[in-house]
Amino acid sequence: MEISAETSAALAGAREQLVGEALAALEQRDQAGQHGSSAAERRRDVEQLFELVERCVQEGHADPILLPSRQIAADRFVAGVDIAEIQATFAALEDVLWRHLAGTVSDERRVEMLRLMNVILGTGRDALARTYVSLASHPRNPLQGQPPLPGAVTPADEGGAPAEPSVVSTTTHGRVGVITMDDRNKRNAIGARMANGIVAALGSLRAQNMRTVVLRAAPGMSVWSAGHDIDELPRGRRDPLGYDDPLEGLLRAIRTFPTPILAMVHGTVWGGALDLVLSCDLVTADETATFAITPANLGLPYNTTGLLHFAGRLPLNLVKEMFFTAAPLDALKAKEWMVINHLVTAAELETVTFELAETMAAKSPMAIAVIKEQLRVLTDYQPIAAQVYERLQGLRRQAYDSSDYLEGLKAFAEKRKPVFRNT
Ligand code: KGJ
Repeated sequence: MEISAETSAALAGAREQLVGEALAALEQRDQAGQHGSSAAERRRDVEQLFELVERCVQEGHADPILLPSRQIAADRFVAGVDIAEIQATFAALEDVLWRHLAGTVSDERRVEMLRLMNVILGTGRDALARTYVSLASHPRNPLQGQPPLPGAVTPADEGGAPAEPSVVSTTTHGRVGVITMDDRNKRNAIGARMANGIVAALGSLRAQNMRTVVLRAAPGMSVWSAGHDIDELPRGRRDPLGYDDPLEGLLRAIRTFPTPILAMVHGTVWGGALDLVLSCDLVTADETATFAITPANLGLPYNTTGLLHFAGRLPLNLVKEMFFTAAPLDALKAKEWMVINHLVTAAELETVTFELAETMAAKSPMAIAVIKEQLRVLTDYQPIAAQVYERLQGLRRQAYDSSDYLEGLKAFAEKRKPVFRNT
């Protein structure tokens, strides 16, 4: 019997049992508070995936699962549902399928069958993750308040032709996930597209059980990131770094992510991108790295959470010098001040970073997740009276409502030095 026929036969008649087992596994996960959809939605998802796998097995290749997986990811994305949920459904079904088939198919055909299933399930999982990440970092991202995506989605990395390419991509190397920022035209400035893309990439790597994540710029870029996308900053009368700002959401996602995140820095880091680097758990860099925090160039009042974060991470006199001068700190000084954990040559950067990432990936993920969370809570904790906070917000409001803030933004757009008048 042909392998696809034998595998089909092994699945036939086991559908109810396997769907039931996958649902039971999801139910357990649900009890751990990790699932948000209803029981009926879950059953529909499991059955749909099961049918897709069955069709692939019958045809002997993975094509039938490809487009539907992209569509599922697109639907989830538009509905604002976390990709981790559907990936968990996929993982639960995958688990029961492996167990069932390994015990059913004849010994001599087992390797061949595993290979076929690996291709089918791998294609589906990959299409889900790539589509979701691509959509989240796509300029027509509904999270930016743009028109929602049309029903049929053909992302750039999957052979379609959207208006602009994605600016974030992910790869995996064993248990290490890599997120690459690649928006050369804007020097990896972080607007909604970039920030949401990285957040989605984190979700995707988490669902794939990556134990460490490396955040990097695309090879060959001399700017790691130019910081907050200045074009997306509000033009006065609104907090430029409010809670809902996409960069702020990204910083929270990094700090609360359960596995270590390593910033691998080649090139220059500006403004909010320094907050991003410092939000990562470890930093490796080469001699091209420089770090500047530049709100004083824009007349922008930095947010209180951000300042608390800088003050908790670096010596106060360094924080003041960096904020008041906006001057870049070179790699050697950055090492001296412990902005960087490991300073190496450009040729060594990837090797050293991945060795470090793999070392952490081999340790207890649970212990690391708990320690990371404890450290975050302990270092973020700063009780402050409501009155005091409101006073700080009032002072900040004066600054972002000022003419100087508008002048800072205008000067950047006109590529000239700002003239601040303290008004
Ligand atoms: N936001 C928006 N667009 C940017 C940004 C940015 N942060 N950085 C660069 N771009 C755009 C430029 O406007 C150019 O657009 C293009 O990227 C290439 O930049 O003229 P266009 O092509 O339409 P450029 O300046 O020609 O590239 P380079 O000569 O290679 O210089 C790279 C630099 C990173 C040194 C330079 O672009 C730069 O100084 N950018 C601004 C860096 C900065 O101060 N960022 C901090 C933003 N502020 C914050 O993040 C925060 C939170 N803050 O509180 O201040």
